[in-house]
Amino acid sequence: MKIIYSEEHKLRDSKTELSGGQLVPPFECPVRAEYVIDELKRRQVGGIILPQRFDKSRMLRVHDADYLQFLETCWLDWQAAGYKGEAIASCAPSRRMTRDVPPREIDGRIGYYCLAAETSINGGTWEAAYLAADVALTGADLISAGNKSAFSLCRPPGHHAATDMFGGYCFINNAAVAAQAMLDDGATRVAILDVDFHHGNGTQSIFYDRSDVLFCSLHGDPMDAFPYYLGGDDELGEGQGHGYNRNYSLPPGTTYDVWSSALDDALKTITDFGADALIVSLGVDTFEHDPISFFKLKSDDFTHYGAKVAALNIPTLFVMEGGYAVEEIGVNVVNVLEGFDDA
Ligand code: 5XA
Ligand code: ZN
Repeated sequence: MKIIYSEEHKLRDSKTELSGGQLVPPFECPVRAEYVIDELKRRQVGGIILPQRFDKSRMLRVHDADYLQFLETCWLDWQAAGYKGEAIASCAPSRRMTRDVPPREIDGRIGYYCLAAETSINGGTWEAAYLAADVALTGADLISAGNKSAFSLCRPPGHHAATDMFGGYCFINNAAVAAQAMLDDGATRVAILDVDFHHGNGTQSIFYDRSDVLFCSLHGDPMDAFPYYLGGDDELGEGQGHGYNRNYSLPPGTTYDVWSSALDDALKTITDFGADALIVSLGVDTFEHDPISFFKLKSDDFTHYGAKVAALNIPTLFVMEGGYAVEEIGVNVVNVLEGFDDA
């Protein structure tokens, strides 16, 4: 399996996250990707390649131009306004504030494009987010060229990023950009299986009214877990997309037996869909010791479900999402890939 990785992900290195009313060092930090790449090398899984660079037009297939422009200039605008800390939203257009116009002032604009205030923006964020999309697009090209599998070691992650919103540590939706690229390169149906602990609200919303992308997500019940406002089992898609969105919300303390039953159902749905390609939004924050999540998967469970995904026998691109138990993140990610490869 080819692994696509650039150490330039380190450009995304913000110093602050709003958590529990405090500004703390971000859970989503450079060392996460380093643990993964070190474990891949240690266990000699895959051949590591650099990403190609892609034109912004690929990202514009799933994101709005004004949103990408905001991301690109946010840090400069924030500094120019004289703010001293990292760029972080302090207000947002919530219920009955629906003028729907991005304000001129950056403090208003960042709130307009933000879905969760924990995520700060600083210098290097745009460059790293763009490169993470390149990492995903390089993986998509490998699958379109006939490879059976690939792993895009993206950082920052992407599945919360919507057409015009960032948050939950995500800026560009790497999995969505990759899915659209596969379709543009000739696939007729692409399935996205999101196994991150958190619901992939961005991916869901991008493809919600489409029948060429099936989205299945297993996640912490949004009544109890971020992103809170999307991810219910009754969200099935709309219009042409009705029936092409499946959510499996699971309660605190969920162990592998329950989680894997939901996975079996999602895998059957994907088989019935007849996907030409599969993208796995691979978050390993389902791990029992993850510091911000509440599932109870053990390291061996990751190997087991990697094999289940392989049994679908569909060309598969793994795209890195969350996982914050940094000491074990490498072991858990590589267990999934080895489980897949050895099946
Ligand atoms: O998959 N998403 C994440 O891991 C980020 C969760 C952010 C919670 N504030
Ligand atoms: Zn997550």
